[in-house]
Amino acid sequence: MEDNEKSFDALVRHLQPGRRILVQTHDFPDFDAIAAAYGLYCLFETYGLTSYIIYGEEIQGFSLGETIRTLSIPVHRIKDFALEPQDQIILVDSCPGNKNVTVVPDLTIVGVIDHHPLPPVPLQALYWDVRSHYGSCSTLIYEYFAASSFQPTKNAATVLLMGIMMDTNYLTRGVSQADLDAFSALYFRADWISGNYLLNNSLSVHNVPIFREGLEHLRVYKGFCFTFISKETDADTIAVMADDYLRFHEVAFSVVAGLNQGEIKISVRSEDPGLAASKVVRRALHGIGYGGGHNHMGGGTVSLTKYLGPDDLYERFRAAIDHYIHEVTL
Ligand SMILES: [Mn+2]
Repeated sequence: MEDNEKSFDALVRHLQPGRRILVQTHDFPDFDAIAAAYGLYCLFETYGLTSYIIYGEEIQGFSLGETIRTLSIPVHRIKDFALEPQDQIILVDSCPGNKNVTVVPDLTIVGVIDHHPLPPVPLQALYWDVRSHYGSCSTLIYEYFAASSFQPTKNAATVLLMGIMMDTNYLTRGVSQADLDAFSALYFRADWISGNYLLNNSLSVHNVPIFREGLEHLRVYKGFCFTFISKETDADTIAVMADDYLRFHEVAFSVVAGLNQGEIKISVRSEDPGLAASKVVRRALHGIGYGGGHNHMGGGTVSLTKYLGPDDLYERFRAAIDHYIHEVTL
């Protein structure tokens, strides 16, 4: 019998009783990934099931780290977590086959809950719930709550609301009706004053030299801007910069690249409906790294061994943008 139902109950039906449940996010989790994982963790808790939130690489950015500490969200880095052969995995805000998530060998992926476009060759899982028209994965998890007989706690509601706000840039990009419904249901249930305070204090005065370098190196070509940070930075800061550059009225597509832990991290934003951030970053980094994301926002990574400097990166993005502009207008 085929079971195509998409709900928390349907997910639970695919789990093997007696085996540990691991909720895994993408490798460098953002607010939406942590929020979706935590929401699912709380739902399991209300059903009397223990789960563990795991991620591959690192929690980046002051704001997300502070949120995890303040709200006591139990997260575990995979390398510090004792995996067991019987563990079963549910991926949230990520899809096996995309390069931003570490697939643990030999462990069963039971479920995939995501809102990213599917990779060309997704790996198999028993339970799939991928809704790429949703602005956030937190919205999807909110719907699991709404369809159950449980309401999210204040903490869970706050984190889910933060996930929606971050992935939709405060309800200004990629918003679906479902995101608005989740927003309005969560808003008065959450402690938005605390949530907003946490989100709005992600920067440090230590970032000032990074912002300065970003502006000094800014290049603008047609509606596209590009900059590069040669100092060590973090994904959070370059994401804030990529968002901010869209405020220039001459700019509809922004790319910020920076050095981060031995790699080049890239953040991409688009407000041009004909130019998907995910497509441009994937094409620009072809052969030297990988990238992906959504129409409005995306990101990527280039290893230093393949990196030929900011001029090469700029030309790659310029060529990718020209390619897709031609595709749209031809
Ligand atoms: Mn997301």
